[in-house]
Amino acid sequence: MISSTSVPRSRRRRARRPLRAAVATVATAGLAVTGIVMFSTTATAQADTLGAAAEQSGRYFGTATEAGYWGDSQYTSILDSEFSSLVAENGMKWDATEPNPGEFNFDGGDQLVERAQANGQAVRGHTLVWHAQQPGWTAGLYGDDLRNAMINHITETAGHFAGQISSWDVVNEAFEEDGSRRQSNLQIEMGDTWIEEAFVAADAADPDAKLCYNDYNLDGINAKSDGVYAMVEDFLARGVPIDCVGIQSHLSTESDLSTYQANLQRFSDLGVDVHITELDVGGSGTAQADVYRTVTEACVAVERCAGITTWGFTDAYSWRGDETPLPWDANYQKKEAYTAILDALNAAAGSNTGQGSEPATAAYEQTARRESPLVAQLA
Ligand code: G2I
Repeated sequence: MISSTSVPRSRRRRARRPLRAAVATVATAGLAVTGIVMFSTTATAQADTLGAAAEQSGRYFGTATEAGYWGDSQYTSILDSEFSSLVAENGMKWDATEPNPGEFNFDGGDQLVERAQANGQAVRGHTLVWHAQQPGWTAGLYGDDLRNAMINHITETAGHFAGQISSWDVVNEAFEEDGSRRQSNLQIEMGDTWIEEAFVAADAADPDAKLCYNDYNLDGINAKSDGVYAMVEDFLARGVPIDCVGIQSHLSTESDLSTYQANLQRFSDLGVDVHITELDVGGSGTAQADVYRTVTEACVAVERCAGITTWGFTDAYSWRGDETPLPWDANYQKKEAYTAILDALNAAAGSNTGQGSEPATAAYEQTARRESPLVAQLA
């Protein structure tokens, strides 16, 4: 078993504490001390933004965004004030960042990092390796040529953003629904070790970011989440550097969430953080709000659930806009879903989180990393 008290990966930075939320906490404390807040003896804050509300239990609340949306001031005023974390909807993917072999373009990601930092927001990285949205040129690569391209891509991209990313989705959507590996070009050309090779390369390039495996349909205990669970368990046992699992959570009012929290809990118990990474809920009204509430309550109930990101925030800009899946409508009006999330976050003020916990793979620095032939190759 890997002990969380062994020598930590000391170069790892803890997730940035969002500035605005910290200020709000101080201001509220000040009012309580002077006796102006008379109605509560428990001094429970009722924050009025999602980011500040989540911060009260040490979590973040984020959204996916893209510079292409920022010309709209209604959009940006919500983006800059409500969220404590941003992720690029497309701008940090392989096709965007390395359009030609060895030719990198980090403009989209850099703009996002700059905006986030100006607003005291953390940045999640999405995603270093995925079977989709690869640049066209990878289709012509086989065997070690694809392996070298993948490692180089991770090294350059995670290296470029090093120190600015709270957690990276290192590998995205590599499992089938039955829990087996997806037969992508990555799996076929490189074999079973490609995922751990990607994590080793990401760890070398950005030792400060938490490293996540991210997927959809991990919304309960099922064959697919069993497959991911087995991989994480194996990685931890062998010292492969993995810190977190991203539960995308593309949901609808029909989704079965009966084991949603239990699934978060089992990963947490295994020794990794969990992040809700791409939440959206097709539907409307109270039924939609109930799903958002259930997911938020599950996250705040699980100590190592580090935070929640919605995949956009307004139905005006959503990959599934016709299903009206987001907490703001297309005219930027808050929906019932928004209030459900905010209330659930406020109700959890003061509870603990695992976001600041030491990486589960702390022992990796001492053992596997030194001995790993993969690391030797990269050095
Ligand atoms: O498909 C929803 C999400 C599932 N999990 C991984 C996420 O990365 C993924 O995001 C979506 C983006 O929201 C879409 O915006 O990924 C799609 C690609 O698989 C994105 O769509 C693509 C369009 O299909 C392309 O036509 C377009 O060129 O966005 C591209 C860049 O704007």
